[in-house]
Amino acid sequence: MGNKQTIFTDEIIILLSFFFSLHARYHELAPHLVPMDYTNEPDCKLPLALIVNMPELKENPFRNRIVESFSEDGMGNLSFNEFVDMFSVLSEMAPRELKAIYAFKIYDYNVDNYLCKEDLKKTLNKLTKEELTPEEVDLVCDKTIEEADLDGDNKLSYSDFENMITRAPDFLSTFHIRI
Ligand SMILES: [Ca+2]
Ligand SMILES: [Ca+2]
Repeated sequence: MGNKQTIFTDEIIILLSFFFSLHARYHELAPHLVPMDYTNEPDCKLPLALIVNMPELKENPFRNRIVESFSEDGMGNLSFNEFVDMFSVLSEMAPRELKAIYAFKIYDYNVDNYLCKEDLKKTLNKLTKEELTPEEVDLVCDKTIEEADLDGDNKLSYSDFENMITRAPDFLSTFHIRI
């Protein structure tokens, strides 16, 4: 028969503490905007400008794109639920597959569901903090496409991208943060 003590498994406790510590962070970003009790303000959202300045994101070259990709209103404002989703994907506990899906979305600058050479150039420039010369960037992007493009259409679909990150895991490194 069920033992009540097993209801709160370690996993649930970890999730609850994750959730509460995130709510504390969310609240602390804008105490005047974020209620402790949502009954009267269920639609509360925080603006992108506040979120990208959090220490966990401040140094991330993709911070604006990361926040935007979790924002449903298209302006980068995040509800608490979206904020939780974002930190869940960025957390070290998130499955690699989930990080890969968001990384693909973030690197796809022109939102056509493919990574073309232009998308990769922008991505690489950000990943390397503009330390490569344009010629080097060009070379790395050509090489990346050449190696990862399995169906030969000269751009990377999501399945090509999965192939790429097994060869170049740095492309996912920006999606790990500690909370
Ligand atoms: Ca694209
Ligand atoms: Ca392809």
